[in-house]
Amino acid sequence: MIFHVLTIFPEFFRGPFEYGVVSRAVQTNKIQIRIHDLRQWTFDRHRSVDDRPFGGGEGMLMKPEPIFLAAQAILPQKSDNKKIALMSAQGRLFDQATARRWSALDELLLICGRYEGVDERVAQNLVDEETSIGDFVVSGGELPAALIIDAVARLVPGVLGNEASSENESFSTGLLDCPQFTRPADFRGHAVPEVLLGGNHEEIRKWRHETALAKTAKHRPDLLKKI
Ligand code: 9D3
Repeated sequence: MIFHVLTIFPEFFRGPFEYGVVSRAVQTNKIQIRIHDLRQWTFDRHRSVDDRPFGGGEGMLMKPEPIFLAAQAILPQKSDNKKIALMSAQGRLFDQATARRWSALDELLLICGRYEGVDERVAQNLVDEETSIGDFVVSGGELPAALIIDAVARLVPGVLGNEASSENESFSTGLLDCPQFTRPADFRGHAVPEVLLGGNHEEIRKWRHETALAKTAKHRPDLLKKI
């Protein structure tokens, strides 16, 4: 799978993909990540990517022309297996189901906005999806794009050594993960639950399900309503 990122801060993406699962996926050619500098598609003296909002208001907006030209150059032929997503605080919430769906694509272009936002004609006439990573404000689309690439890349076939480990993870059951412990069995007077030290696998399975339910009820009651 090929991930494309369109950004005015290409340097931002030096670090995030150089670790762990994503780095290995790049090294083994399971995925490619191509960072594109939006200013390549500006042709005025100041290489400007922003302009003032019609109707007045604070700050600047990303103008449509460089974004449309870039998208056309990066993905010259659209198809069902190639998608364009706009990173936007006004978008539909990204979740594990979205990650799963996108992991089957051939190419995904993630457009990162900056300033006060992006001319709405990009959302209306260019992109397939407008996507938010949560109900909080970040300064631009770059961190959201890096996060989404991480979540999608690990689901691309062949990326995780063990396919089952992505099946069994938190959210595939609709519950949060159960608590987990490693050695020592007693850490500063805090003991590991007795049941995990014995070898009764039926009891352990039951304990894990019950504590996953309890954790979900405490931290994410909204998830319980869904299942
Ligand atoms: C929501 C506040 N906006 C109105 C004054 C200002 C504004 C905040 C943040 C305008 C742009 C941005 C930049 N955010 C993103 O580009 C963004 C984002 C986010 O802020 N939250 C969650 N997901 C995303 S994806 C892209």
